[in-house]
Amino acid sequence: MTDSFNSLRMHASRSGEHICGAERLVGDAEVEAVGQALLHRALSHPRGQAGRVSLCVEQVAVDQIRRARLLALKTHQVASWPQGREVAARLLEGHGLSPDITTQAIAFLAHGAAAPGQVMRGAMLLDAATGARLEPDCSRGVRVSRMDLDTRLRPLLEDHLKDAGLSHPRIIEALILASKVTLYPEVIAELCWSDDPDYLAGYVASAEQGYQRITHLKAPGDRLGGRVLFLRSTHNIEDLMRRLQREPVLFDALRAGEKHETA
Ligand code: WAQ
Ligand code: MG
Repeated sequence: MTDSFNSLRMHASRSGEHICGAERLVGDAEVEAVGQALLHRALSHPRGQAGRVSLCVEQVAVDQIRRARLLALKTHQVASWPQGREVAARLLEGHGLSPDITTQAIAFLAHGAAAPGQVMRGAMLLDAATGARLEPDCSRGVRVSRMDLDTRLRPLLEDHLKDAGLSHPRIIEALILASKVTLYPEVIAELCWSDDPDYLAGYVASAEQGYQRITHLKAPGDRLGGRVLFLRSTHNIEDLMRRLQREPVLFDALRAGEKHETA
């Protein structure tokens, strides 16, 4: 047993442009190795060479950590990114989101949510009723932090995903993030695709429908991507941002009934 946990947050940028980031929540024994792996990632990223890297390590008391279950994962195999975006729109509309808001969100990720051609460092917060952007800084967005797998679950999840032909570490990372954001009742759904030019998959996630991977949401070489959280009208956006950024969560169980489907 470890006495304390540690939140690790890495961010790399160049001339103010976001390159990559990552967040982990690990026991004392893992801090050095995980810190090194995050630095390695910052310094060898396909989005380009970092000009500035920050790595922040903060202690987190064990008794503050919430335990939760990962979302179930399902794959929609699509032939092209336009088809993938249609699947994403259909899934989002299935959560009661209007076609206008859905189209608007996809366009933000496709064209640059920070500014034309520029990705955000964190997630957009979109009021699902009005389409208003609620994040205080439209270039920074909100970075979801302090979440990870319980160490006993990692090998089980890796085996489980490998059996389904899904061994990329990004899938686990994204599944953890989506499982954290959908714990909060204010979040109706999340839409995501990577900003890495060589990673084309993404997902729509929600508490009710789980993590729905879509194999193509953009063309190879495209450096734009991001995350949108669609929110129910909420009185206290500051408190939601605090939980997204600060509430520590460890995922210690899978959900039954994981399926793999072709659209
Ligand atoms: N909190 C909020 N937003 C984030 C975070 C975070 N911790 N990490 C990344 N983002 C936002 C930010 O705007 C990035 O530009 C964007 O998401 C993409 O980040 O099942 O690789 O790390 O095959 O490039 C999803 C599909 C992969 C995985 C997502 O995202 C699968 C991915 P990336
Ligand atoms: Mg990226």
